[in-house]
Amino acid sequence: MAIAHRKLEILNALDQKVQWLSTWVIHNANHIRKSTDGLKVGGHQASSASSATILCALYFDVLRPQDRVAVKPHASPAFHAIQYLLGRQTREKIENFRAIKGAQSYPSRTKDTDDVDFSTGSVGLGVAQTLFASLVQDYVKSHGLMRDRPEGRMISIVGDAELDEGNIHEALIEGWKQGLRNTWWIIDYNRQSLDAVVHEDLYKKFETMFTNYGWDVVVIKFGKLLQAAFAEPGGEDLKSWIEACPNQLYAALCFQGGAAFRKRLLSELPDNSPARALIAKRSDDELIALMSNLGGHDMASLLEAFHAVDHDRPTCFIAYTIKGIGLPFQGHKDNHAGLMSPAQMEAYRTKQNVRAGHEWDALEGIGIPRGEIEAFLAAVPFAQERKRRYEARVIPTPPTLDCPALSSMSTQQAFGLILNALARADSELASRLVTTSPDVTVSTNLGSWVNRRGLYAREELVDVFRQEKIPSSYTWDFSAKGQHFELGIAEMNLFILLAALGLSHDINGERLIPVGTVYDPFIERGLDALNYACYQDARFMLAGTPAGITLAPEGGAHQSLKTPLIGMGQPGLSSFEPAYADELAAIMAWGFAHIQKQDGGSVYLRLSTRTIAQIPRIMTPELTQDIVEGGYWRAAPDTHTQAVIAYTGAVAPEAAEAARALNARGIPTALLAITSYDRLYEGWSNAARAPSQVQALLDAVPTGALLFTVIDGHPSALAWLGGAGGHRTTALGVRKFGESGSVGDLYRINGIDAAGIEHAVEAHMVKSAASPARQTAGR
Ligand SMILES: Cc1ncc(C[n+]2csc(CCOP(=O)(O)OP(=O)(O)O)c2C)c(N)n1
Ligand SMILES: [Mg+2]
Repeated sequence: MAIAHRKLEILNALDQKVQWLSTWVIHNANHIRKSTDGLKVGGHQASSASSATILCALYFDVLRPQDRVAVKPHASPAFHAIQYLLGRQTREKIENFRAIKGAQSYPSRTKDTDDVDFSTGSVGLGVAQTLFASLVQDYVKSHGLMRDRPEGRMISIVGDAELDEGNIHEALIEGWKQGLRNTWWIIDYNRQSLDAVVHEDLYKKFETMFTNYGWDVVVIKFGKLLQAAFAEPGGEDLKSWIEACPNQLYAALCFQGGAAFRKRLLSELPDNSPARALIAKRSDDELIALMSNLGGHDMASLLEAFHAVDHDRPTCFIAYTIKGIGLPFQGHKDNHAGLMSPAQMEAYRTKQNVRAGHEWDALEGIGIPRGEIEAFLAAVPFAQERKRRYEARVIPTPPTLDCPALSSMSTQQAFGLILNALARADSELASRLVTTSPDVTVSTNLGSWVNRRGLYAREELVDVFRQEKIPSSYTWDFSAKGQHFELGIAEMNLFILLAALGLSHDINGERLIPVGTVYDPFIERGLDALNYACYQDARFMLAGTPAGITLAPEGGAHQSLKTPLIGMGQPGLSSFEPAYADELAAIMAWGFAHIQKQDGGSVYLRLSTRTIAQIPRIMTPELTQDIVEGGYWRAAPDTHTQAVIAYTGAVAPEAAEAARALNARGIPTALLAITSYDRLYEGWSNAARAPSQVQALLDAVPTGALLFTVIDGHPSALAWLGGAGGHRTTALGVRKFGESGSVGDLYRINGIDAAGIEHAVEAHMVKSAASPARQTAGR
């Protein structure tokens, strides 16, 4: 498709403007503002320049409002500059690039105000997010939602070194399994990473890899100048020379300039090559302009490639670029954090036709009549919708969920039963629930939910075992109406899918209530993606199960002990570790509402496979409130109380048994159930503003009483309770893992069995009597 000449002129002028502004934004942040606020020097100039033309082609021409983009982290200045030209970014924000309240270093959907679709920063994650966002868009469409809006393309501008990240490969295989559509990944193939020049011929690997996963691959290698030169006499020789030139050398020559290219070419081309004349015809400036005219810097080549796509197959574009194009350090292997000096910047300003004092003027020196460029900008297709973020109504949630009626059960079992009860009823909440799990659907108790609600796939696939009438507990039917995303084992994919599902209200305007399950220890495998999901303010419920050493004989390697600390430390995620099914029901009911609240967040449930006898009781609104706030008294203290046992989760029977035995032995002991160390801690941290639950609970404990905390996890999750109430505290828990055995054996060797707790209490009572000032942190 030929692009109209004038349009190309305008787009090229805008590209130059973006190059200028993004370079200036960084210069301003590092050289001008630095003197007053002491900002640390670091650059995105080379990386931003590399992608600027690709971004301009997209934002000023190719994108439609429904398209969604993840911009590679270091192209943030170019992104903000484009939004500035489109009137969607303020000068104040870009003047304060990387400062408080200013535009962010890396595009951020929560912190930036100029309509970032997907945050990036941790390389690889934003890329995969586009893939999962596309699957979620299909899910939403398949379920008859989002009828009033067209499908968007999910697009990522990818740094070539990002493809080293394993999560991208994990996402690719999942995309292939799920029939991915509508996804474009545009690789900024500058053959440079942060430290160095990348391996030779990497693009060949990319090509085969993407083709292998069913993607179309489009290589955008040469710009129009080079293509025209190849058609001249000697052009063939020139092309062969370029094709054979190693990445390092090409980069070095781009840095050195036209004269160096000339010298090299003349020394390497055959004596009789007509390419010599082709080179001789050009000045040094013309020669470097020619040799750096790679596809990714050539507006016409990019537009041609993008507009040629008339299908919804996933497509990878490999756009050849030069890192730092047009800047003094173009092609230099150390340029990732390169910054132009004030003198270099002055020279660049003059070259870009920008007058001193007019650096921020959007259309300064653009060389196109103001009216024409304004009219062009006003008609940019992407900018036709001012509001690309949607609001979706809140899906009504019941104030309570029924607790499964079993006298003994585990929290994991209760979780499955609660979901099963939801699956049976015909509520709107159930219709919006989407479950997902990385190959642990059955073993995390989602099986009965899936039996009722089915697996999701755009194309129907029946369970052959069911068809053949072979008895099986689980029906594995896939359909477009299914409500469970079955993933392969890669936990990264789980969290990125949860991020995509959990942003559907904002991206697709249709709210989904995502629930993911994972073996608790493997949260750590996907931790960066979990953090990224929370950073983007995606909303979901996560069940980590089974947790801790309580899974006992299942294997030492699967024991999680740090996850309570992850739950506490992760902003945007409220974590809970109930012991009883009625607590879990109360927490889930609260959680389904919380994940939909404007100021809410996601929810993490740390669950167990240990069957424990349930407490026969009636759930009151007060108890419900205490459970979701994080704790309640099972045996309240009084003025005689000498010891308090505060427990969390599956060790509840041991804690209760120890309290009973101690009371029987004449040590008045109270019993405190902690359902959320995270919420309690959060409340305590905000105690200056509002009364905190933990202080209300501990106020009733006599000052001299000793506090003993017990958890199947790292003891520090509860050890802080001593600080909240001012009680001397002994924190019991698990600090080593890896031993398999029975629950009893493992609790015993970690000192969290009833005898271990009793022993700790008695030993510390004696010590405390002997030396009242002594503080202890562990056993
Ligand atoms: C997970 C992660 N590891 C490391 C980094 C630090 N880092 C930032 S950019 C980068 C490499 C940049 O290379 P590339 O992706 O090719 O981008 P470009 O050359 O376009 O700047 C690295 C290692 C990061 N941001 N995220
Ligand atoms: Mg690179």
